[in-house]
Amino acid sequence: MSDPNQQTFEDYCEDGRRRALALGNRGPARFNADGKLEEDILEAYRRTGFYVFTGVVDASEIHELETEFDALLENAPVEKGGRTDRHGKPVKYPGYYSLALDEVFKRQSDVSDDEPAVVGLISHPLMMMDSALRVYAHPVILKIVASVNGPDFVPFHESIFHKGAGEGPPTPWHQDGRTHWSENGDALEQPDGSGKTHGFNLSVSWSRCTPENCLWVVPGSHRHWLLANDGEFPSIKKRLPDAVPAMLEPGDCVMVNRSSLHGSFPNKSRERRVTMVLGYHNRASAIGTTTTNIHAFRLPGKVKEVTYDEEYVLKRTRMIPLAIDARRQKYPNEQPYEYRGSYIGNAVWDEETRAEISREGDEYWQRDITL
Ligand SMILES: O=C(O)CCC(=O)C(=O)O
Repeated sequence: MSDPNQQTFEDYCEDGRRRALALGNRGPARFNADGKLEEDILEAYRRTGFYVFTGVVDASEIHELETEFDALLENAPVEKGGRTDRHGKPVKYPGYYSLALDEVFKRQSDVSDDEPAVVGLISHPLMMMDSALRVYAHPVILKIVASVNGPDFVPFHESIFHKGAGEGPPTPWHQDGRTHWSENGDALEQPDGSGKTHGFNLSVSWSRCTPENCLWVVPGSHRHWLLANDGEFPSIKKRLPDAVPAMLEPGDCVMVNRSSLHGSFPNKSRERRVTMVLGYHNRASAIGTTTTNIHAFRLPGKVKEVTYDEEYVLKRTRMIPLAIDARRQKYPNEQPYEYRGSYIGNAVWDEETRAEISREGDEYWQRDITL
């Protein structure tokens, strides 16, 4: 293959599309008689470090996600730290919007100070969008989660990436997992999925994700940590020869091992990209682990040292049965997912629990679980 950094971006995208389609890691979610993902899907996920599930969320649910998200966007602050939107109305969730100028996007991506303050990320959508809470308990998604993390899986964190048409900020190349590596950077997660893991990000899409605007992943990169031995991540200005685009249609999802090297280029295309990350861990990888948490803040960008004790994890896990109950109320004819893990608190979704999970200073996300 020619040097990708000498190719046009169009050619690089086209090559990437071809490489992606040859990997054998995309298609509808298929389950065996025990309700577990078919072995060939698990094998492809473990081999490549990601899997694209097509046609998971139906069009009416996607429409609700899009509508609620667009209302949040309309209500975004006009400037960093601002409290009013462009219509002069108060921002309902101040402090939860990352603008392209924020440190989180500036860190590695060379966003210049004179770029417009466009919304790149909204953190913690489960308390802002009922549609987000409901899709968090989508039975197909939770069966996928249980197949990889076991039936007593626990949460990680949630956020919505928004790459506006022609103005979407890049996401630097990175591996999210920071904890469960050996000293020389080998993954503690074994090739068969056993051992301590960093979990996965599952992005639900309500836009077309094309090679020009989507997330790119380097297949097989989840086995080794680039930051070991004073290593570093490549700049997102670099087109990696092995990287492939995770192309999605509205309603598709991509599950990406958090140890995989991934990132996205600035969105200069005519189509916006909107994907909501839902993350989950296996319980044994979370409880008792000491690490640096970067997610339990209104916005990413801060850090704190933590040990995840059982109470911390069980309190956060309550969001799973609460979401299942919220979904059951909206879709009474759907077979709800039966969660088999333990948690602290009741599992009834009503106005009281809505107030509880968003109580200032004790919001549910204060117990997000970075690994
Ligand atoms: O969707 C993107 O551009 C970035 C997603 C990401 O970094 C993540 O899921 O960790």
